[in-house]
Amino acid sequence: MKQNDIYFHARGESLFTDDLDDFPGLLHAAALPSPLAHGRIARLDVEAARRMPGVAAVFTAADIPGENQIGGIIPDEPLLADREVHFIGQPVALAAAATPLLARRALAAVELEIEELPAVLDPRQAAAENLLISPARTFACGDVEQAWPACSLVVAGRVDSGGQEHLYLETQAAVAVPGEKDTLRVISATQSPAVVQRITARVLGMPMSQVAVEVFRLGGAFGGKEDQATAWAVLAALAARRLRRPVKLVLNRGEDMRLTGKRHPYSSDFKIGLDGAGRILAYEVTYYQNAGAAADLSPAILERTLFHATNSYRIPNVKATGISCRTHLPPFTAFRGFGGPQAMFVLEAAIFQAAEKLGLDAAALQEKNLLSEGDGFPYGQKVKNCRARRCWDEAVSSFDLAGARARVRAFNVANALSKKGLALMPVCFGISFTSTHLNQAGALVHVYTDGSVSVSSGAVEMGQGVNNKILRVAARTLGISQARLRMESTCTQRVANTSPTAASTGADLNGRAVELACAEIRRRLLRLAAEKLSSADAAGLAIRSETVWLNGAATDLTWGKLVQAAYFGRVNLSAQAHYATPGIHFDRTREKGEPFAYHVFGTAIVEATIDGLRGTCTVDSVRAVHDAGSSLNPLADRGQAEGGIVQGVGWMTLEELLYSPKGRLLTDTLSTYKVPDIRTAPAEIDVRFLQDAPNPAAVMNSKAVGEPPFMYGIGAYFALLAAMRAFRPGQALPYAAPLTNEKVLAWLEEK
Ligand code: LUZ
Ligand code: MOS
Repeated sequence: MKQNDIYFHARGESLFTDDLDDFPGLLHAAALPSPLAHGRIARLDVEAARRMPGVAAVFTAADIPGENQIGGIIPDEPLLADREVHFIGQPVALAAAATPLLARRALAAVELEIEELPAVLDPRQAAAENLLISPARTFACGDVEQAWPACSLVVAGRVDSGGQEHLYLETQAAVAVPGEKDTLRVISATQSPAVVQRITARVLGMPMSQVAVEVFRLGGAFGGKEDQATAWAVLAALAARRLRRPVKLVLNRGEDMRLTGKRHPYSSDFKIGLDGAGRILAYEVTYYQNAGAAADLSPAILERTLFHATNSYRIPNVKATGISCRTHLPPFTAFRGFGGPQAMFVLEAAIFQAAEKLGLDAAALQEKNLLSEGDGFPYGQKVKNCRARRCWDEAVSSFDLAGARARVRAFNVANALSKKGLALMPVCFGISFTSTHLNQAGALVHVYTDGSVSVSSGAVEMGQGVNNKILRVAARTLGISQARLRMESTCTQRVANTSPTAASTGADLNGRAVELACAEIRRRLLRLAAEKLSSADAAGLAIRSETVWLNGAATDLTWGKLVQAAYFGRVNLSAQAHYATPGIHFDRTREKGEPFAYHVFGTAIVEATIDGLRGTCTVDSVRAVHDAGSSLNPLADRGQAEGGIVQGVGWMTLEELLYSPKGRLLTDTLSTYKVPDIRTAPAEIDVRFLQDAPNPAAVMNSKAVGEPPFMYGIGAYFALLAAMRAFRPGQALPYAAPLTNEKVLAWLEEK
């Protein structure tokens, strides 16, 4: 019980970054956001602000001791604006004061004059003006040009999808504490402690060894703290370093919604061609990614869009081009799915439109083109242990698709003012960071002389349950009760050079590293046990239930005695380990390789109802068969699947970011930005995991689970389109997410 975070969360005892207050002389920092999306700074005078009550200091770019640069992939993002501003909300100055309120009041006294320049908000306009983050990339296989003449049907169109606010419960937060001998400790609510450490060191001109970054837990992240926790941590660190006092920086909700990046909006053009039997012969697509004003993780996100261009389908001729477009909006960033959902939405829209032209249900085309064992992806990898068909078939049978279809048909015949629709959504998601070098992890395990165990890994706990999964791996590997194990905070001084806890790989990578460290300690202990038990070798020995077993029989050598003996025998009771995913590689000059350790599969069936008088949309049910391998924690995986589904449905049907023509976010409150709640979430969510589906490619035969279920939510869009179709046969349908109630009502009323 007490190994689970939930016990302490429920009692209000878990500490989040903003709860950490116990630092003598603690100051509070806040950043001055640029009021304009694009312009030249004509005057920036902080003298009056410095004289405001309670203010310790106000800093600008000129006060940065190292490099004013926080860009990770591309160095194109200053920490504090220098000469120009590029988006509304860009930090221009930093105040540190006795309270958060006094810091914000000081900022109001900063004298800032900006000569406004034209702002570009639309990715297609940016592309036309050659405002690109990086050169366009194309993934291709076969030859689409040769394939078109062989197609009996070719459909082309445009598809748009909107951005998405992460709305993690805990807003961005960090505390920086100066230490002796020129050191700095940064406690940050980040998914990427090593990135915060590296960028802090760069901006402050310090060696990384003098900057320790520690993470206790996050109140949710969803990708929003993979890259975008960094700026706030570094701002706190800058003030702490300059003032030699502890400094905390926490965004309030409105600031977090306005200032931080979100899921990338995409606008895409597609062309799809099918033969007479309904097989997809060719697919050509161009994605215009709205990257915002700086690269952030956009190139990596665009790369994953290209990897998932064909989702769970076999398509022999593909040409997929991605263009990352620089606009004057806050840099868009990682969000669950990392560009994959945007790609899958375009292909599903293409299939839906082709099915309409053929007078078929989209599911008939989806099923005909599902991936099977050994099929290739456009990037050259072949699918192994393919479970696309198995998930599809099990979803169709266990959720009685035929019965559901009959119910929907009967409902639509019986009701004139209300219509139902149904859609299937197959998902195939690649597991591994697409940047191969990130697929590594470290661990540090100590066994103490009383038999209790301390486990450190590079994983960041953000409510997804990764620590619990890792402790299960450690307990099983050591053969002891989980009650003996303690999961430590994530700290760059215990586990170095960690990759972000991201890409759904947290348990896969860090679980393996912890497994290796525990296996090393077990090997040493069993060698000692062999001596104690005068057994010839350690082969017949095992530790189970905290006891050493010899050839299948329990001995009287318990865990406690064994550990004591090891200490007095001067056996090392600590181990550090490193894991690197084997066999993966990718060649970006040819855009070919085997970037993924494996793929996650699943199929969802989504039903929705539209009230034709009010335009009110209801997602009635999302029922899925999902491949979680041999789960390390079925309850945690169910939570991930259900949460992902609700978030995906929200992205597709409710959550709409609106900007003024000058680039100001208009939907910056929860009254104007609608997220799923208990009324709008699907009434029924039923996720069934494939049984007997071990995954030899990940720790203890498990599978990554964080991101893939998000994409079941895409089915909600097409279930709603099917319901709309039942109202008005022949009327052109919209392919621009989110499909909000307003849009549906307008469509129903269209002349
Ligand atoms: N982060 C990253 C990710 O750096 N590379 C990835 O491939 C990825 N995929 C999903 C989420 N975050
Ligand atoms: Mo650490 S930063 O407490 O090992």
